Formats: sequence, structure tokens, C-alpha cells
Amino acid sequence: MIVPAPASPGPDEALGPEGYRLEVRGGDARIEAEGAAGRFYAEQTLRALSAAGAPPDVTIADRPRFAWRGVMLDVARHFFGVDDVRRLIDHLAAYKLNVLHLHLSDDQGWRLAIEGWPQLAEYGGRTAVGGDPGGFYTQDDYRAIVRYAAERFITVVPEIDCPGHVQAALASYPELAGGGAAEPYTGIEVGFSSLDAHAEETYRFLGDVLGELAALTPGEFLHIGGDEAHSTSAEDYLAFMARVQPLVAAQGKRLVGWEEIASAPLRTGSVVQYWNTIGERGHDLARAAVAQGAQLIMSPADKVYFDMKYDASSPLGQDWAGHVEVRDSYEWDPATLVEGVGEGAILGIEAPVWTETLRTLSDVETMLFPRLCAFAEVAWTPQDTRDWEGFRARVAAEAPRWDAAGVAYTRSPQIDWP
Ligand code: NGO
Repeated sequence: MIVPAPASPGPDEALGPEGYRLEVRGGDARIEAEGAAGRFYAEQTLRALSAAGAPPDVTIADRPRFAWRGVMLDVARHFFGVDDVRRLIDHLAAYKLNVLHLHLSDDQGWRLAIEGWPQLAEYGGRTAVGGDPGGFYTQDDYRAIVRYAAERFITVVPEIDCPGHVQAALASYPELAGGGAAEPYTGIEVGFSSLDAHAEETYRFLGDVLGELAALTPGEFLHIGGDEAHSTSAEDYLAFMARVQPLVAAQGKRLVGWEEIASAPLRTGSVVQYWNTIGERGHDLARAAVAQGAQLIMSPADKVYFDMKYDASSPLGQDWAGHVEVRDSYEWDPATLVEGVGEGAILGIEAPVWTETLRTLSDVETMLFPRLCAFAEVAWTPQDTRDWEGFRARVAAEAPRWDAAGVAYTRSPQIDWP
């Protein structure tokens, strides 16, 4: 990130699709890259080097450690419009991140127009946490987000959470709730709603939704959630997983789900997102995923859930996974976090931003910065070339740029801010 740590590839090694060589001499830059993404990242580095004037003489050969370097935005608990998402995408691009995971549905709101099921957005999109205004993306809005992201080499991974976290869908279509009227929900409890794993209507609904979503999404992944299905029995969860996986495969997409999906038999090519750092279950599920040949995305809540408070004085955020200071987000190795889950099984890392307590993009930025920079270095830079003291100095140097651009950030006491 920022000014990258020492070169990873040697002079004759392949740069790969995202790698680049950058040479600056007397203010003139020469960029070498195998692909357009590599060239783009070289430009981001050059921009960072030039922040304080003419860039210094450097020779950099660089490529990322992990292929999946993501941020998730929860647009369901609170809605964020297209302009907010564009601004977030700009932040991702500046730090060489390449996945934007959008959490498009939850109990509190449904955020994407589905032509075959219009009530989802029109009715289920009205609500948000605490009675705040809702909202949803039209399909054109969504296409605009995908396009803006693609121009910055960022893949959008859309999530429709199921079989739990579905109250907004149940409230929009009572037939999904077995005919009983489901009330819209604006609280912040989890685990109370479920699709019926044995109703054909459930799969007609998901087939339609995933079909429209796949048609709108050029990326190879569809995220089906799968977390905290506490009101679905273990048996029903397995039945549900057996039915939903072919629906994703039928769209020619790879399935992504939260760690809980590893309790079910998974199709080849599936991706499992580790998250829960309370107790041993998350570790067990991550190992179960590896045992099935799945790839892992590491999102340990006690390190990279950026909805967690920095410390007790943070005005925003939650603390169920503890406090997450900048150093916590920096000093960890994805490949030694869970015994039995090594580098080879890890597709990448992702930082989720859940928005129960976050209402504006400025709230989101306050939680992201400076922790996002720590995260971006973990994602990009090899473990043995990272160090906290060097990072502290580099991240402090970002502050003037944030101040100038009106980017909100937290003045963590762990950093010597200029
Ligand atoms: C959990 C839960 C979400 C919450 C989040 C809050 C996952 C995967 N499911 O993470 O519904 O919003 O914690 O931190």
C-alpha cells in the first residue's frame, strides 16, 4: 500500500496479472506491467509517491500477496446510494483493493430491484435500522456501480443472504413466509428469520433472484450468505444448501458463503468466508472448508470487522468481537491465524463494514480510516517485509490527503499524526 515495502518479485520473476515495475528517475516515471491492472496499480503507487510534490527516485517491483483483497459494505442495515458507493470504490482503488462485496439484503431491508419480484425493493426496501430511511438500487444503478468498479479493476460480489437474515423478503412476499404476515423489522437482533427449506416457492424465488443477479454481474462469484441461520434446523440447513448450490452453478457462477456453509457438503470451486472469532467454531468450520477443497477468505472479526469500535471511546460501532485498534488490523498473518489453514488454501482477505450503527458515508470512513490502510498492506505485502513501525510512519503521511479531500478518519493514539 501507500509506498510499498521492498520488492517482492526479483528482477527476472513474473510480475503476474496485477504486478508492476516502476522506475522513477529525476521526476520521470517508467512503468512496466503484464496487464492493465498492474499498470493501474503502478499509477496508484506513483500518485502516492507524488502526494508531497515531485516523486523521489525509486525502483519498485511489486505484486500482491493475495488475489482477493476485498471490502464488504452492508447496504441493508443502512442504505448507501450510488454516489456513496462510487466514493468507497475510489478508496478501494487508492489502496489497490480489488473486490467490493455488497451485502444487498438482510432483515432490515432489500436493496436491489428484482423485476420478477418487484415488492422486494418497493416494499422491502423502505426500511432500515432504527426507522431510518431505506432505499434500493435500480438495475441501472447496480450496472453503474459494476461499471465504475470495473474501470478501477474492482470486481463486485453481490450477496443475497439466505436462508436466514430474510425478514425483508418475508415481509414483502407473505407466500415466502408460509402465508403468515411477516412484519418489517428495524431492530438489530440476528438469527430470527428463515426461508422454508422444504417449500418449492423458496427455490422458485431464489432461482429468479440469482438469475437476475447473475445477469447483472460480470464477476464470477455470487455470495449467498448462509450465516447465523439460527431459526433453521441443522437438518433443514443441509437440505437448503443442497438446493441452493445448483441454482448458483446453473448461472455459471462460483458460490461464496460465510463460514457456516462449510457445515454442508460443498460443490467444487466454492469459497468460504471465515469470520467468527468467538470460540472455536469458526476455526472448525474453516478447517472443514479446507478439508472439502474450498478456498478461504479470511475476515477475522477481531482484526478486520471495521464496524468494531477502535476503543471504548469510539462513538460509532459495536464491540461483540472486542475493540479493534489499528495495530490489531495490521499485526496478523492470514496464513497462521487458523491452524490447518495455510497460505495455499487462502484466496484472500476481506474487511466487512456492517452498518447497524453507521448511517452516513462519513461514519463509514471514520471506521475505515486508518484501519483500511493496515488491512490493505496485509492483503498486498508479503508477511516478512511488513513491520508496524514502518507502517505507522507511512499511514501518518496519508492524513494530509484525507484532510484535503474531506475524508473522515479516526485519529487513533497509536499513530503520530502530523
Ligand atoms: C455478524 C453477522 C452480521 C452482523 C455482524 C456485526 C456475520 C457474518 N453475520 O457477521 O449480521 O451485522 O456480525 O458485526
